[in-house]
Amino acid sequence: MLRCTRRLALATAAWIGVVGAASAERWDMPLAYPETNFHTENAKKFAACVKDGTKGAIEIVTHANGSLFKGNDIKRAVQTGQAPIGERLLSAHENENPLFGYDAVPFLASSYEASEKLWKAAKPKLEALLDKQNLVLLYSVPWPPQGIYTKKPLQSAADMKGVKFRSYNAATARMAELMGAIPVQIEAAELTQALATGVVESFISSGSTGYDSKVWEQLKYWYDTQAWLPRNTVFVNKAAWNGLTPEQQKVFRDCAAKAEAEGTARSKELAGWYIEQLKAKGMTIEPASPQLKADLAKIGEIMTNDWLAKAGEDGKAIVEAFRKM
Ligand code: PCA
Repeated sequence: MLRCTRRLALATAAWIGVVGAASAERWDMPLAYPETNFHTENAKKFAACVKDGTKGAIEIVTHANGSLFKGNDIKRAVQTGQAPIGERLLSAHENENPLFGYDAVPFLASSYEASEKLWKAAKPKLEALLDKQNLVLLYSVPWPPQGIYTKKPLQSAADMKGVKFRSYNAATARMAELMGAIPVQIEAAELTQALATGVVESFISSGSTGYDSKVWEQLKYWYDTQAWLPRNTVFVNKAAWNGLTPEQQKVFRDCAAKAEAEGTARSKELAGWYIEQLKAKGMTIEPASPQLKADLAKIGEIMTNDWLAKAGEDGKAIVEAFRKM
């Protein structure tokens, strides 16, 4: 009799285990950058935090390097519910709405401190904009400052004339045009190949993406122009969000706040490290020459004015709020 009860208890426990496992919901999370990139590692920590906080009810499964959806398709995939959650460089969607380009206005915010303020100033507007697009904003983490990679020494913007320049959003394409270079839009996941095959021979990005792309195999210089710190942003499909219990939503919010703080700290911490790695691989790392700085400042001014004109009242409000901080 005793034995029998025990057996029943064990069977019941096993059954509960099965039911528990079956009710765990799998959330695929497309990401555009490599498995070992700090943004990806941060997203994995976020996923672990959510799994832990929801006691295994929600399991976020990350898919790095554009393997589930290519970078440019991630936002639409989450908007349409093909994926419940995803990460994207929102400035690549400036063509949908100029506000998405707030973090790629040259020299508007070119330090971590300024980038943090700009993000705070922009967040309410972005949240509202994403909400209209069926998305719930969760967190955002900056890339390290953007500098120019080249094959040959770069003295002034004129040296970029006719150079095939990889762009990753509208701002980098516009910058290329203003320097007289030829923009070619390429996702980070395809950058190594584009460099190897000569599709592009220069680009602007962080030490992080240069490091991930083994850029030293083709390029020799990185000019520390500190143009801006673009951000990756993580968002959830609204229906998926509404399907969560209030307790689960709180877990997501808490984990997102943690991910934003830790990811930002990691970005800062690694910024110098990436540059050291590029140097160790034989690259020359230099500040921009006075002429290059002056040329880029002019380009920055044109682009800032263009952006302010495009982004209207909301854009102005962001810049004003930012400047007051
Ligand atoms: N890396 C990304 C965006 C900005 C950055 O530093 C890239 O080059 O695609």
